[in-house]
Amino acid sequence: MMSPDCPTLYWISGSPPAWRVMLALVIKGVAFDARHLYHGAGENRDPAYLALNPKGQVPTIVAGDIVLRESLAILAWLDRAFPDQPIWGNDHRGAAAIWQDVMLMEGDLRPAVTAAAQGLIRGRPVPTESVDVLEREANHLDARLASTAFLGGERPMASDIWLYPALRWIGRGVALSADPPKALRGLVTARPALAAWDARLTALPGVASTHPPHWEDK
Ligand SMILES: N[C@@H](CCC(=O)N[C@@H](CS)C(=O)NCC(=O)O)C(=O)O
Repeated sequence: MMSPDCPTLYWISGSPPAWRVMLALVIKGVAFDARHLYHGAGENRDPAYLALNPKGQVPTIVAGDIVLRESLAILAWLDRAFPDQPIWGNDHRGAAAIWQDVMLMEGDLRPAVTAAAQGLIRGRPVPTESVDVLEREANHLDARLASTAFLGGERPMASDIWLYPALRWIGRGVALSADPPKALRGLVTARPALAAWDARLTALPGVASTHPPHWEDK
């Protein structure tokens, strides 16, 4: 089966689900056309975009007659459409382990990540239980990453791709907050294996270019 030509990715700067898809494209080495929608200007509510994504959300990916929403569905599709550099494992065991990680992250980590990042960015208190979950999960991840380059093995997989924007979003919130909880300030930097993983991923070709451009402006 031939791979579809050059997909178009619709994204909003700073959206973790859209960032995930962009990271996957870069890590897999798939050429793509990036269409940046300006949330402040309501570009994601434009009727032409709502025809692709009725919720007005990002990401959306278009490749020929394929129109896909939902970041995890897009990551799954990408691996079938572009099989080189797989992000869902090299075999059935790898696929199962990566899906398990991603689903645990969606279930356990995502609510805490969202509460923390949004609280910090909006100047609201971060619930203690969210800070506790993040500390506990960061400790687990740090322990795991002490013996492996990436969560998925020698190369980044979908679990790494899920985690990177999530932790960077919290880091963005910490940078903007006047008084972030101490536990969140060092969430990555105080954990050597997690910090090394973040640096390793950032150093991969193209990864730094996926960082949200508006974060540069403060
Ligand atoms: N479950 C969806 C979540 C997508 C989502 O929540 N996108 C948000 C940005 S993080 C969005 O597009 N918000 C724009 C809006 O609703 O106006 C996915 O994983 O793709």
